Amino acid sequence: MGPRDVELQAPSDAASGDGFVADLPWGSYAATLDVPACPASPNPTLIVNGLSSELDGGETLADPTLAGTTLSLRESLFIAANRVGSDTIMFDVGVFPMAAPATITLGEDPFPNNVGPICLDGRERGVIVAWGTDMFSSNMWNLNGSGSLMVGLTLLKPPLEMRVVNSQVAGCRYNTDGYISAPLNRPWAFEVGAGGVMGPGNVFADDVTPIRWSPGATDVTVRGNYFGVDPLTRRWIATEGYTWELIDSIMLDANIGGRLFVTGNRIASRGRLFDTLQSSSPLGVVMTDNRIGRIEGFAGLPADLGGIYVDLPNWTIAVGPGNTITGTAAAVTIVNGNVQITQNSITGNTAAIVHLDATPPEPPVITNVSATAVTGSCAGEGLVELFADTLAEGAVWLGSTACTGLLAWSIAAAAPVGYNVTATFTDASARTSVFAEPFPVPN
Ligand SMILES: [Ca+2]
Ligand SMILES: [Ca+2]
Repeated sequence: MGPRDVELQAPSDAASGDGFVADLPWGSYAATLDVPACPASPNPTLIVNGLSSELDGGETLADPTLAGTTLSLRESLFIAANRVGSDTIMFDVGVFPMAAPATITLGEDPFPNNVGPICLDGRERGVIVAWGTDMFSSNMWNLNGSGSLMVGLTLLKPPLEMRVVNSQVAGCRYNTDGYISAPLNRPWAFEVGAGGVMGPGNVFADDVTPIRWSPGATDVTVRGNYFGVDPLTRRWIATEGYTWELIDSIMLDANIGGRLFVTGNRIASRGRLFDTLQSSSPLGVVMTDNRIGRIEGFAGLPADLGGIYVDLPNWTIAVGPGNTITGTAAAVTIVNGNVQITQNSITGNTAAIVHLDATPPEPPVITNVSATAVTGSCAGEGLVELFADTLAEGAVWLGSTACTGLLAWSIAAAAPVGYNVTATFTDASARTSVFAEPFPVPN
């Protein structure tokens, strides 16, 4: 065993650590999420009832009766790896009560290389897994057995990313509760590959990239998560140092078919949504129904929140429909990549849509607003989208129409008095312009 990290303090599961107390135990909240039960397993369920990382029976352990008087998480994972078929791992309610979470403290000891299909279920329990400092890179398990599920755990200071392939992580807290610096060997938390599902209900607080997308032949989904905010205390929980991108990508030159769907998340971070350019393949991302920036109902948010930032040559990103982006330094910044922005609510940002790329599409020009219609011109073939805003962004989508660049376009719309009408133009390559000059709605 290596030296223990003296910083570990228990309990820290949404109840203390960051100084904010939740009304509901995390394990209870996790149980309310729309997440399936553990799938049927041919093996008896393993019930963890120890807090150490002991491994009675050694790395070939397959029989729980040889695991000594208590069953550790590490023993459970080795048994799962060594038994044929999927395994379910749960937690003894007497050791891990919801209202007083217990902390499993991990040393430097390795986990199995391939644990196989598992379901790690911390629902209606209080389970914190905490690593120390200076861990070895083998000190992490992965969810790469098809159909694996991990739900309801709090993971503090993991040493390495967890790989998630054809598996789901939901209702887990990652480096929350005031844990500022993780001893990660690499600055990302989850590496999600083909068929991976992150969410609903994961919470990310610390200054690492929460998710690295490792594109494969099938889609990856990131849905219903909380980046920088806690759904129970309804507060901002990111740290001062939270400046990494929230999702980035590795890869590659393979023939990639799968896309990344980012939907229904709450994102309040000083970081950026997509940033690094590590892919030369044309990758597709679809973002819908997210709340980004100053999110209604959450307190303590700073003024300088980040928006979507795309510096990804060859990527195609569809932002919309249904995203709300407000209170950011810049709602959408395009440095590289094809970014389509459609039917969102973008308002109250310091800057709205910012093009730093070469030859961005020209915005449309609004030439008239009447009580029943808006008319204008555009620079080429594409789509005009019309919005109302109190200033110069697009709070409310009013309608869309095709335009040719040759003839004036007109959209039947009763824009609300007291607002301005603005518009965007999306060209034939699905690249969206900045907002048009606002045109006041006549009284
Ligand atoms: Ca044991
Ligand atoms: Ca197994």
